[in-house]
Amino acid sequence: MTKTKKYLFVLSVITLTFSSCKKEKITLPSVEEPAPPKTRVYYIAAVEQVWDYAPTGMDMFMGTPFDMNDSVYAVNLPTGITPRIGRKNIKARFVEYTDTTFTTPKIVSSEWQHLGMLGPVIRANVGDSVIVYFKNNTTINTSIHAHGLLYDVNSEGAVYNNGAISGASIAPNGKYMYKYFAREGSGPGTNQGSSIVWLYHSHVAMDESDLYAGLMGAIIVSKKGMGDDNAKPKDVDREFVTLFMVLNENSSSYLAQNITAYCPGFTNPNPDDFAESNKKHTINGMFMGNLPGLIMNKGERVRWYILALGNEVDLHTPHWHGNTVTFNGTNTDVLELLPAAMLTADMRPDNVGTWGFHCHVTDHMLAGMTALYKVQ
Ligand SMILES: [Cu+2]
Repeated sequence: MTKTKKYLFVLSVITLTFSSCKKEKITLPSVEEPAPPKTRVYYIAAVEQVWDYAPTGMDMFMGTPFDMNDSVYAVNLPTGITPRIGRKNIKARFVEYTDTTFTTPKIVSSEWQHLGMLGPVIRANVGDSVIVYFKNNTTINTSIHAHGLLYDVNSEGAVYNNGAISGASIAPNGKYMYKYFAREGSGPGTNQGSSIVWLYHSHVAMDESDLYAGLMGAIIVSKKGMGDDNAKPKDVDREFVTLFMVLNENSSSYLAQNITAYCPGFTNPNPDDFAESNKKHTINGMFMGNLPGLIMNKGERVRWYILALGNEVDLHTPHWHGNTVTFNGTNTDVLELLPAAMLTADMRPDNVGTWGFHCHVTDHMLAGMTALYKVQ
C-alpha cells in the first residue's frame, strides 16, 4: 500500500466509524407506514342451532345450583300449569366459514370464545373495503345490516321503503354478497381511541323477530395508521366484545318451534305463559356467569367494546368489580347502555383475581345478567 493509499484507507475508516457513531446518536421518530387499504372478505352464514344459555347447568356467578329465581329462566318444565322452556332454545346465529361452500366453520380462537352467541367480529381499518359472502341456512328470512360502514341501498340489508332491489331479505338457502367501505366516519373520532365498535344484525322483520332469534355481531374499525395488517389496533393487547340484551324468546321467530320442542305436554300454548320465563337476561347470549373466556393478564392494555340491543327493558349498566375503565376521558367502573348503544372503554387491569362483571340494574342482576372475568 502506498503512503497515499494508506492515508485514504485510514481516513475512510475514520469517516465510516464517525458516521456510524453519528447515526447511533440521532434517534429519529419511527415513521410507520399505515397498512395499505385492503379488501377484507368474510364468509358468514345464518344457521339454526339449539342454544344453551347456561351450558354448565349452574349459576356460576354465585357458584351454586340454580336457585328459585334462576330456575324461572333456566329450568325446563315440559308439562304442568306453569310450563317453562328453560335454558335451551332453538335459535339462529351468524357463523363464520372458510369459503363460499359454507361447509367448514372457521375455528373460533381461545381469545374470542367469549363472543358466545355473537357472530364473528368483522374488522376494517379506515380506507378498507369489506365483502361479506352471506348464506342463509335457516328456515326464516334473514339479512345483514351493518352499522357505521358505508354501503349502498342494496347492501343495507334492511326491509323498509328504501328502494332496495336486493339484499334486504334473503330467503332460506339464498346467498348474497354485501359490500361495505370503512370511510373516515366509520372510524374513531378525535375524542376516541384507536378503534371503535359497531353492531351488525339481521334487519328483516319490524318486530325484530329475526334479531331476537340471535342474529347479531360486532364490527371493529381502527383508525388509519393505528390498525395493523389484520386491522387490529396496534396500541391494544387484548379486546373483548360484550353485548347486553334481554333476549325475549317470546319475540323470537322460533317461539312456536320451541314450545313444541320443549313443552310437548302443554296444549293450547299461550305465549303469556312464558312472559317472564322467556326473558333471558344475557351477556353475549349467556346468563348466570356462564360466559367463558373473559381472561386477561395484569398490566395489559385491554379494550372493552360494549353493546346493547333490544327493547325498552334494555337499559343496562355494565359494572366491573375489581378494576376500572377509562371511557371518553373519564374513569369509571359502570357504563350506561340503551338499545343499540356502542361504547368503547379501556382497562389497564392492576388487580389480579376473578371478578364480577354484571348489569347493575337490580332486576337484571337477579335474572342472571352476570359474568365473571379473570385477571391473571
Ligand atoms: Cu341490565
